[in-house]
Amino acid sequence: MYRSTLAVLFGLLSASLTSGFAQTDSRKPLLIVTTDIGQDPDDLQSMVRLLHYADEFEFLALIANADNNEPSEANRLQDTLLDQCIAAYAEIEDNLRLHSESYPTAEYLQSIVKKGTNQNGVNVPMTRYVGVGRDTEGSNRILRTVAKATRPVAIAVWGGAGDLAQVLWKVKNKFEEAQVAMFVEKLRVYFIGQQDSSVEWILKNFPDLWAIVSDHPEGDKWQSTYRGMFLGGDMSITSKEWLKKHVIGINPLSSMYPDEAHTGGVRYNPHMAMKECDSPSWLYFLNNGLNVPEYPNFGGWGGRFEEIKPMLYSDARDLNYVAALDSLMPSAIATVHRWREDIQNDFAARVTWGSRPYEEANHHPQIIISSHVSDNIERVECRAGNDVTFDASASIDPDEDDLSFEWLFYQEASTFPFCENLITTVHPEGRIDISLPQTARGKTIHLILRVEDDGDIPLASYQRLILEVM
Ligand SMILES: [Ca+2]
Ligand SMILES: [Ca+2]
Repeated sequence: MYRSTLAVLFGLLSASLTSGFAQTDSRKPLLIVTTDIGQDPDDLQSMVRLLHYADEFEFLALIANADNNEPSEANRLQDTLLDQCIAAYAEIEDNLRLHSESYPTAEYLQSIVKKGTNQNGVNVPMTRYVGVGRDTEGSNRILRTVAKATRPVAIAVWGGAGDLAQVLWKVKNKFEEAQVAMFVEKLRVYFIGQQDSSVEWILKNFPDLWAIVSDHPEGDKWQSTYRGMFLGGDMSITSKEWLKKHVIGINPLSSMYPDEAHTGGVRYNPHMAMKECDSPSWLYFLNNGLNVPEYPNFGGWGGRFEEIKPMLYSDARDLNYVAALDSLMPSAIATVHRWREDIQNDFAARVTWGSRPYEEANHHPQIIISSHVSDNIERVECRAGNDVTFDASASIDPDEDDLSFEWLFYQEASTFPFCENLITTVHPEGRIDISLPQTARGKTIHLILRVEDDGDIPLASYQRLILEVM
């Protein structure tokens, strides 16, 4: 679940671990994407970004399906856009591998591009795309790969859910109850809103399905978590100028990034450039030291969610400073946009991996951290009334960049309600002492270590430390 490797033991009561993006990790998340690519330019934007992270996932399928807003419209499948992306990836794959050996081949990626249904859509009756004779290349691929998988499979649903609904319909009609349960148990589905009626059908008929449905509780779709990708926070780094400086024109794949999308105009995001509503669905599963996909309430690059029914998660809110009101307001989009600067820098650096030699690009710091109280850094058992110390001064950077250390308490993820009152001493060079009050007994405190380098495009690595106070 966590990206970390126990590195050095300093005796019985302390331990050290490393964390960072650049390691080879046999526990890459398994990922299936279904996309209505071509209907709105933002799916292509998300796909271009995703392929720059192809070393971080084990892709099982990339499925194009349609998103027909009118029942009369059909055959709008634009899977050839996926082919074009992968052809561009083929031009840079050797260069990408100079920076991370685990980028897959374009040949492999092309082999898992599948056609989904061309019939689903907002106003299309589900009988048009789910049921007898409705299998697609995409649904067959999902069925086969999930049935074979021996660990959870993330499914990122960027448009209608027709292909996933067809798989579930088929499994339920073909398999014994126990087999259905085993199949469903493996799925971790992140729905970007409810883009057709099959989502509701899936949730109703498979109540044991683990699912995030990112939808604003009060129905204001502009405030749904995933829109934090381009709304709120510092929107200057979603502008056309930013894209021209860091993405478009840098390598053949990044140059496929559309520089225009509907971002709501002056009322929302005036730049009309980067949108990427769908990207949080896979950024959520990225193994970056911050994200903990099994716990939606912990928050990370794909947002934070609360359980509204067993196994079903919807938008949660973080407090966000609003300058116009000079106060903190709860916000679902803030659970994504609070990380935007890191998310954008990360993408920008990876884009240069597609065109530059190793020495001329930036790579992530590697966090090496020790604690004097626990040999399990991720969940640190500690005592109320005592001090706890973490030391990350041994952290390194593969480019020998200078590192800066930031320790932040993630209040909304913690059960201890007064993180801002904790007494801490932050030492230079990456050490922190925290005094744990008696009132913290029985509570958790989420401490996020963020280590940033001073590269041209600065890169950050994270380590989340969950203090369990006893
Ligand atoms: Ca979409
Ligand atoms: Ca670096």
